[in-house]
Amino acid sequence: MLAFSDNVHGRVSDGILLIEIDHPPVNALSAGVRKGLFAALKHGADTSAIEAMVIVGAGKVFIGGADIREFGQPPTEPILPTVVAAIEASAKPVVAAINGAALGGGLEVALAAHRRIASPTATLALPEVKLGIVPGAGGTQRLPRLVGVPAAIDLIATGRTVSAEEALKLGVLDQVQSGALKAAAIAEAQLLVGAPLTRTGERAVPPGPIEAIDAAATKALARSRGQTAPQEAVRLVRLSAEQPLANGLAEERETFLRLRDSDQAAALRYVFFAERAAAKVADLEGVAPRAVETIGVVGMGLMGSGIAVAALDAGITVVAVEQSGDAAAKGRARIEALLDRALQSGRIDDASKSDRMARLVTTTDLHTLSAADLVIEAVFDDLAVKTELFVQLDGIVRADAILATNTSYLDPDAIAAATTRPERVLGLHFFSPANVMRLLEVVRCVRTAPDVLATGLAVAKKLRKLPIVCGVTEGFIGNRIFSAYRREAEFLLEDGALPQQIDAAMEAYGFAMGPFAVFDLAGLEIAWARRKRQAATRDPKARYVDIADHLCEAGRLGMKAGRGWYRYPDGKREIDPEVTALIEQRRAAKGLVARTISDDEIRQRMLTAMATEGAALLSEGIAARASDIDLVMINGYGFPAHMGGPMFEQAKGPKA
Ligand code: T1G
Repeated sequence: MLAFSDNVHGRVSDGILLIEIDHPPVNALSAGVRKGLFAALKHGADTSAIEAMVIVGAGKVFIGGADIREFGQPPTEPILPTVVAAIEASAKPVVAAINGAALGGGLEVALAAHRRIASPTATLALPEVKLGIVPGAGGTQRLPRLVGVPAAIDLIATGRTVSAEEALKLGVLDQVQSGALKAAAIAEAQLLVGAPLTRTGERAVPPGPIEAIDAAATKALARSRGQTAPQEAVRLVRLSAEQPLANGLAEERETFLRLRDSDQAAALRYVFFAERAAAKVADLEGVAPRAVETIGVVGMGLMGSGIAVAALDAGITVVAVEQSGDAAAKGRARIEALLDRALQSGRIDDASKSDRMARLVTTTDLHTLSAADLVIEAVFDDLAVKTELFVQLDGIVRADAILATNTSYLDPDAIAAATTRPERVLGLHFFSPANVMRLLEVVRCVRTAPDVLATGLAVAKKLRKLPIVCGVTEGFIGNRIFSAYRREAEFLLEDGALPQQIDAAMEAYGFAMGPFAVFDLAGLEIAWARRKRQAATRDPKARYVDIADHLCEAGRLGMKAGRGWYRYPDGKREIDPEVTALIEQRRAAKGLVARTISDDEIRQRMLTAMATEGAALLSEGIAARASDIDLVMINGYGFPAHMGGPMFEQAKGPKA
């Protein structure tokens, strides 16, 4: 075995140097790996007995990309473009044996190789825009030479991952090998010995109609609101068809370095590591989760059916219960309709739809849940209703089965206390639509047992959710911060701003929708009911804005009522002078004089309100870390990820 560095080894067989990158957990291209790879290439070039080389990754990943932890540190030679250029320029054939994920710099290494062979389970992506950067080692210039400009724009400006099968169709891969990958790669390398080598960078970019390129750009940028990197990615890929390779590579590198040091990239790197940290719960080290093969869902309304689909998508058997046969039939139809939508979009095929429906049992008999490992209730958000249900379930399910409530505002401790085994109760707060939204607040009740919490986290991961552990408080992390966000928005109304100005200020910041548009979309009645419930206990000295109450009393309950903070003729959002008049009237009633409020003040106050509530959640121990709070707001409330979240922004301090 040849050791080219701590993480790069090689061995020669039949004239082929097999270079293996072994840098757990994801074979990231750290300085040590780059040094080792470069040394291996040099050894291959200088050793006459070696006729060709194969690059492969140890373990399940080919190469997970550049080492993100090295960002912000002074660059160490050889930098990745140097290594990539050496691969492409090699006089001896280099074959990439893609045994798993080939991401970012990892795919750029493969693109420079003279052949790309992958295992069927390999996945490929240039996800740099998700980190606020662009590929920095040739991806924007070499990929279009293989797949054309429109497809390269789609992949690089969205950062989406493709399967080996799709990558083969696109022309990224030369072969998908279901047998022994290394052997196939070595055989391919031997075939190339002495043959003229095709260097990706020397290929011409396949010509394509400008309409197709523009359409691909429009589609890729549709969801990149306020983000710089996707636009830069489109510009660089377009450039690949207009400029010689060297110019394109130089422009790409300059752009990469500029974006790497940008605020958006810093925020998205923070989010990347925050997601990895969120799954680590201090006192659960070594606590094994319970097995969950069958999940019961009680209530097959909007939330219940979404939860059922998320579980079916994860390969789990679902027993869904409703109060009446009619409701159960409606629920089953709702679930099937969600699966049909996935079928139409191509996310699943007929076989996997039938498999999902075969794993779905719908019934009105709660006792059918006796086989369930975990039961999640999604019934009407009323304490008495939920408590009554848990008392029933407590007598039906197995002793080791777990009971979870999907409540968004009620006290899960109170629900748990009504059962004989409160230690097996936790909150699993999904976000609507539950089969789509990644966020899942995993609520730790006072008595929740460690392995029950560990099971909640494991189920969340199995459902491909982003679990955030939180303690019990009204609204948990997300809704409690959202209440502070709503409160500040209403204070701003009294002080002189109008809904449309506040929404525009927050949309300019990066939110897809401003607060008042969101309130109208969600409907004003739920918050109104809660305000009425709280009226008796509200602190009389606390500032209270009654404008929303007046709106609701006037029947302005939001978009589905055709009017709320805005009016919606033909479903289109319009400013309503009646609302402006009501706001002015409520100010006058309180003797308040409106003043001019800048958009900056609006943003600053809204962000500060969220961060202040976040700080309270941390000091109360409801949230374990500030980054968890940011992840909740980003994944559940539309906070722009490229801004990092309210806690991240607050930590950055006031803008210059
Ligand atoms: N650099 C450093 N650490 C990384 C890393 C990376 N690229 N990828 C993962 N990790 C760490 C992660 O923080 C965690 O650490 C552990 O590995 C396991 O990760 C020039 C500049 C590969 C699909 O964007 O998408 O190349 O918490 O929990 O679920 O153009 O990690 O255990 O301490 O996510 O199995 C482009 C990022 C970089 C891919 C594996 N690459 N990684 O998922 O494990 S930019 C990416 C992933 C670039 C070039 C540019 C996933 C994964 P810890 P994990 P996983």
